Amino acid sequence: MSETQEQIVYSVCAMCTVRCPIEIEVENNRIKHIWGNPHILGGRFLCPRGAAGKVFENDDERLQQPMIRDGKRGAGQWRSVSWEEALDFIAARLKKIMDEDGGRSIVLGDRGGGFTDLQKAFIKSLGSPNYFNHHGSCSSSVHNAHNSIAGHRRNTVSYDYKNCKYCILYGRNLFEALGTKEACDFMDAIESGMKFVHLDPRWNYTAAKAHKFLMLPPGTDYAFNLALINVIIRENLYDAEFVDRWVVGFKELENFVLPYTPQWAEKETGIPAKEITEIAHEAAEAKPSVIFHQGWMTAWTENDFYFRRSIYILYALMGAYEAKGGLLFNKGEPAAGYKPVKMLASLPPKVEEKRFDGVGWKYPHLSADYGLAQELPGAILSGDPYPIKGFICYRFDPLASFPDPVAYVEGLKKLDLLVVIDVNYSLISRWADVVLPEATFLERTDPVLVKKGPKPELWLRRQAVEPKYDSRPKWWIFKQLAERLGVGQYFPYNTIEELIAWQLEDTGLTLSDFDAKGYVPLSKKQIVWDRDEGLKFNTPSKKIEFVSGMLTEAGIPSFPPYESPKKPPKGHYRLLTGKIAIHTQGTTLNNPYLNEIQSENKLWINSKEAWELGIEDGDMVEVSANGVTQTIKAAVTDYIHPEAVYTLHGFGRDVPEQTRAAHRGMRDNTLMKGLLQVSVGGNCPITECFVKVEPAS
Ligand SMILES: Nc1nc2c(c(=O)[nH]1)N[C@H]1C(S)=C(S)[C@@H](COP(=O)(O)OP(=O)(O)OC[C@H]3O[C@@H](n4cnc5c(=O)[nH]c(N)nc54)[C@H](O)[C@@H]3O)O[C@H]1N2
Ligand SMILES: Nc1nc2c(c(=O)[nH]1)N[C@H]1C(S)=C(S)[C@@H](COP(=O)(O)OP(=O)(O)OC[C@H]3O[C@@H](n4cnc5c(=O)[nH]c(N)nc54)[C@H](O)[C@@H]3O)O[C@H]1N2
Ligand code: SF4
Ligand SMILES: [Mo]
Repeated sequence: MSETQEQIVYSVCAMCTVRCPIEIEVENNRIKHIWGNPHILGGRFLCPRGAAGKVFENDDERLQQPMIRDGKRGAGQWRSVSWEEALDFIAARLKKIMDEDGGRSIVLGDRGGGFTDLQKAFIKSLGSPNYFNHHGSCSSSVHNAHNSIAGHRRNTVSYDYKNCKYCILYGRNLFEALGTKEACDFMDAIESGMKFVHLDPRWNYTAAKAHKFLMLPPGTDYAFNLALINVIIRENLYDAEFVDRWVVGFKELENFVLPYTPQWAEKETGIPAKEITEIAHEAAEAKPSVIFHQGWMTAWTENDFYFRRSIYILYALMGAYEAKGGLLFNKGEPAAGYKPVKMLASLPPKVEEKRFDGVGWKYPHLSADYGLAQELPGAILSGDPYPIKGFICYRFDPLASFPDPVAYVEGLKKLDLLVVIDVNYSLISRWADVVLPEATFLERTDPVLVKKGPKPELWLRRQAVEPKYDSRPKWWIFKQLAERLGVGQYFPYNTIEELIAWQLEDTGLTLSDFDAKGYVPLSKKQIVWDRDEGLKFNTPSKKIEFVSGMLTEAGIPSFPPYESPKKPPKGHYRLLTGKIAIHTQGTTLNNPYLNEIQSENKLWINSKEAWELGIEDGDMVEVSANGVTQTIKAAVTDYIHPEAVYTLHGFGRDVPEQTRAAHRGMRDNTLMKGLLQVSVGGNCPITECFVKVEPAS
C-alpha cells in the first residue's frame, strides 16, 4: 500500500453477504469512515452494519492468530501457533486422509455468495466433489424451485423495481433484512407509484409501508397463490401470447388449481375471498410490470418448494420474464462483448466421484452448487456413502445457522480434522482442531467479482489497511495449503495482483481499471433479450416448465395436492425467526457499536394469547420444545398472528470469547431438534418448530 496519509479506497462490504460497494476513507492506515460507493449506488448511503465495519476492524475480541486445539474438543483450549505450524499441521492431516480414504473424504463448507472461486478450486484440486454452502438454511428451496421451472437459480434474474407497478412481498422484509441498494430502489419505486402488498404473520417495518398488509397464518402463502392463479386462469387474465410461446404444462396447471378458489383460500389464510380476487385483478392489470418477490430466507416449511414454484408460475402467467417492471435476466461478460473472467475452479480436473450428501443421485433434482450442509453430521456418523474425515469450514457457522446444533456436534466430534477459517470466534470454532484468522474485508483484496445483471459489471474488494494481529487473506491461505498438498499448480499466482491479472487476462482489462470508481461497467446500456426468440430457459424443453421434466424424471410430482400446514396444539406456537436492520445473523452481535444498540432478543407473542397464559409485556417466559427450554423476555403485541411467536435469530451465542454477545437472549436453533432434514426443496424446514410458552417459574 502507498504511504499517503489520507486515501479513498473503493471496495466491497462484507459485514453481510449482500456485498454493497463501499468507499473507505483511510487515514494513516486506520479506517476513518465507511460510506457507500456513490459511483455505483448514486449516493454514499450504507446500512448501519456496513458503517460499523470500522469498529470491527479494531476489535480485540476478533480472532487474532492461528490456534491449534490444546484440550478436549469443545473445551475452547488453544495453543497459539505460527502460520507455518498451523498450515503444516492441517496439510499433514489432510494428506493422511487423502492417502487412506481419498480426497472425497474431505468436505468444504462455505458461506457461499460471490467470492467462492478459491474455495471451490481448493476442494476440487483435492479430488473431492464435496463443496457445499449454507443454502439449506436460507434459500435452497427457492433456487431449486426456479431450477425446476426455468432451469435457473433465483439469482439468474433481477427485479426491475424502477419500472414495477405492482409487487407482492411474501414475508420479504426488505427494509430490515436488507441490502442497501434494494431497499433504496424499492423506496424509489413506492415514490414513483408502485403499489405493494405485504403478507406476513407479523407486522414489520416493510409492512408499515405497504398499501395492503395481510397478516396470515404461517405457511399459508401457497394457498393464497393458488387462489390468485385460480382467478387469473378462470378469468383469462394471463398473458396468453407469452404462455403459448414459452410455457409447457399450462393445461395441467389449469386442472390442478380448479378447486383452489378464493373462497377455499379464505378458509386457509383468513384473507377474505374478495380481497384475494381483488389482488389478482390488480396484479393482472399491472402486467407484465409485476413482481411477486421470490423471497430470500426461504427455509420455511416442508413444502416451501411448491410455494416458491407457484411464484414463478405467477411470473410466467403475467409474462413478466424479461419484461419492463418485472424480472430481468442477469447477463455476464459474453453478453456485453467480453471474454469471461477466468476462474481458478476451472483448472483442476473434473471430479467424477459421487457426492456425500446425495445431491445428484439420491436427490437428483437438487443443485450441487449448494449441496446439503444438513446431511453432514449424519454422513460422518454413518460413514455412508463413504467415510467423511476432514471438514474445512470457511466463513460458515452451521452451529449458529442450522437447526439442532447438538446433533450437528455429534458428527463433528468424530472428524479427524476440523479446520475453521473465520474472522470471529464462532460457535463451530470451539469444536475445531485448527482455527485460522482471516484478514477482514478491510484488510484484504479478494479475486474479481463478476456482478451479473441487466448491466453486467466487475467489482473488486480491495485492501484498505494492513492486516491487524496475525491474520492473512484467503488467497494466501488456500495457496499455501495447496502447495503443501502438491496441488499448487492450480493456484498460478504469488500475489493477489498476479491472481487478478490472470483472471482478467482474456478480458483486456487490468487492475488499474478499477482505480477511478471501484468497478468496471461492461455495458453502457441495459442488455435486453428478445422476448419472442431470445429467452434462455435451461430446462429439458428450453421453455418454462409448469410440469417439470426434471421433477418427473426424479419421480417427484409437479402438482401434489395442497396440504395445510400443521397447526400448533393449544398453548403451543409456531416459532418464527428473522432479522433486524442493525445485525447480521448472530455474527455482528459482538460488534461494539451494534451490540450497544441491541444486545438481546425478545419473544413476540399475540396479546390475546399472552393474556390467556397470564403473560404481560416484559415478563420472563419459558419457551420449550423437544426437551429444551430457553428463557426470554416477552414482547406482547397485537401485531403477530395468534398461531405464531417470533424472535430475532442468532442471539444467545454460546461463545465465551465474545464477552459482549455471550449468552445474551435466547438461542433459537437449540429448540429446533430433529429439523436437520432435507425437505423437497433441499431446505431444512426451520419454521416447523412448535414451542410451548409459559410464564417463567
Ligand atoms: N433459526 C434461524 N436460522 C437461520 C436463519 C434464521 O432466520 N433463523 N437465517 C438463515 C440465513 S438467512 C442464513 S444466510 C444463515 C447464515 O448463517 P451462516 O452461513 O453461518 O453465515 P453468517 O452467520 O453470515 O456467517 C458465518 C461466519 O462467517 C464469519 N465471517 C464473517 N466475515 C468473514 C470473513 O470475511 N472471512 C471469514 N473467513 N469469515 C467471516 C462470521 O464470523 C461467522 O462465524 O443462517 C440461517 N439460519
Ligand atoms: N440487517 C440484515 N439484513 C440482512 C441479513 C441480516 O442478517 N441482517 N441477512 C441477509 C440474508 S442472508 C438474507 S437470507 C435476507 C433475509 O431476508 P428475509 O427473508 O426478508 O428476512 P427474514 O428476517 O429471514 O424473514 C422475513 C419475514 O418472514 C416472515 N415469515 C416467516 N414465516 C412466514 C410465512 O409462512 N409466510 C410469510 N408471508 N412470512 C413469513 C417473518 O415473520 C419475517 O418477518 O436478509 C439479508 N439481509
Ligand atoms: S447490506 Fe449493509 S452489511 Fe450488508 S453488504 Fe451492504 S452495507 Fe454491508
Ligand atoms: Mo440468508
